[in-house]
Amino acid sequence: MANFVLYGPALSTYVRTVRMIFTEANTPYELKPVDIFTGEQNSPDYLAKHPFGKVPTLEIDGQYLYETCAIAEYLDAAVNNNGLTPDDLMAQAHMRQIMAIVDSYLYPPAITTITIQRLIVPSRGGQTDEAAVAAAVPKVQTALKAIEAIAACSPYLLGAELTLADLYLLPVVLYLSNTPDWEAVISETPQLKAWWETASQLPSFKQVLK
Ligand SMILES: N[C@@H](CCC(=O)N[C@@H](CS)C(=O)NCC(=O)O)C(=O)O
Repeated sequence: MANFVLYGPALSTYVRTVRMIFTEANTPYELKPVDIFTGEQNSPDYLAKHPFGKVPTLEIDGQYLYETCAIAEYLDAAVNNNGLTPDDLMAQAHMRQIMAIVDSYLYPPAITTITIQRLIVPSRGGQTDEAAVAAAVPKVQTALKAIEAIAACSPYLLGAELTLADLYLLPVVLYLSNTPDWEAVISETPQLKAWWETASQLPSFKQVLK
């Protein structure tokens, strides 16, 4: 088996997605922390692995792979017999559609704005930008409604089987659920709320929160 080294901080949503795949596949890997709060992701050493200075990067026997969607699909095929990818082509398309919605439309308001403003800024002595949070809440609601319109939520996003789509969404929703805006952001998507209550109990999810 290949030697896997995952670069990124344990608290990153995308790092958690990749770690869940390793956990689901029972595959060993080494986690090498990158401190994104001190700017380590922009050090020459890290930029040599990931020219955009984002986490995670996965090293596979000395080769570097970045962008979580590429890492996730590679790992599911390489070590997990595609166990987190549906066989049905339309279900596969829906899985990728949800992953893309998380990347493009959910992550920016949910993490870059609400999580940073509610959880990180106050923990460093700053004041939450309430106007920025208020503007982000409807954007999160729109993204969650779009995901709910695609998803079955019974009990996982695409039905009976856990897929990469669940692994993308869980870490982002975790942060939202820890903010005072949770009831507001989830109120219009009751099926996703039920999905969260079930899927957040997955042992592989609990494992990556340690
Ligand atoms: N498109 C990237 C996005 C990764 C990303 O945004 N990671 C965040 C942490 S969850 C990060 O690197 N933040 C540090 C920064 O933006 O400087 C991917 O899919 O891997």
